[in-house]
Amino acid sequence: MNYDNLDFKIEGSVGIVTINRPEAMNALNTKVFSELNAVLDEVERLKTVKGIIVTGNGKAFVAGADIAEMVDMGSDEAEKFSLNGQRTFDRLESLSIPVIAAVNGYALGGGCELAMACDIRIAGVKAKFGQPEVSLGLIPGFAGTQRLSRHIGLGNSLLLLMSGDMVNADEALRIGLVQKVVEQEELIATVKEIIDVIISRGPKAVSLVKMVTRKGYDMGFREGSDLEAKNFGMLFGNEGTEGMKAFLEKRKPEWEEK
Ligand code: CO8
Repeated sequence: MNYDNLDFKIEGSVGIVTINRPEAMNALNTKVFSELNAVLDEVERLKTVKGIIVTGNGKAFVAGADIAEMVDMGSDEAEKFSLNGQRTFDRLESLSIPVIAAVNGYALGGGCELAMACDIRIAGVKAKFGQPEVSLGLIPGFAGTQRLSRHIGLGNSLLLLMSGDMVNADEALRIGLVQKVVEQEELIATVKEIIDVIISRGPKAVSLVKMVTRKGYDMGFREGSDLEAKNFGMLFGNEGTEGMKAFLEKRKPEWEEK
């Protein structure tokens, strides 16, 4: 399928989504969201894609929602735009396969929110992060107020959200917003290495550990632990048994397709 505002290519078993509006710093407009949803449809249909990398073309990862599109919106339309963005990011977050953000440049507003909906964030040294909405007299609309504190805690997120200031890649690493900072030219290769390691593990286990960790985060400790036990048990008699047998027989496990 051809897209106008993003590129989607599949290399081996990894899908690479590149937001591609460099003239507008890859700002997210309605068309980008509809194309992102089409990519998600494609990924769900194609069982061959085992992991996703999200990145941006040019100087920005994504410099936020498209201000030129939003400026004339009324309240109802803005709320709809916000909900549509939230649903799209929820879909991305809920994929059963790993999703890694390769943050190549500015990840501001909706761009920071997009990166946070990914499972893991790797930044190039030139990356910059922020939620500058208050500088525009706005607040985040793609669940930034909810995801940021889950990633970096309440104090750090309120500092970013209330000041609207940007932080560089090293500061983002220090506060836990990204998991690694690498040279720009090593960014995609590093992300591919990480995703390849994840893909080599038991696919059912990877998908369940993601689901249990994410769902459990919003549950109480006991409820989350019960969810863990239930899914731990589900791996016996299939993938888990194969993995343990392979260890004891000193061979590589043969994973079945999910
Ligand atoms: N939307 C639309 N256009 C943009 C955006 C954006 N978010 N960011 C940059 N552009 C455009 C610029 O207008 C400019 O266009 P032109 O060449 O036609 O003048 C072009 O991209 C290049 O940008 P700059 O000349 O500004 O490039 P610089 O290198 O000088 O600066 C920055 C780069 C720092 C990234 C700067 O462009 C900037 O500050 N951008 C805006 C960042 C921002 O405020 N983002 C938050 C947006 S609000 C948001 O994301 C809320 C999400 C929730 C929405 C809820 C729904 C209602």
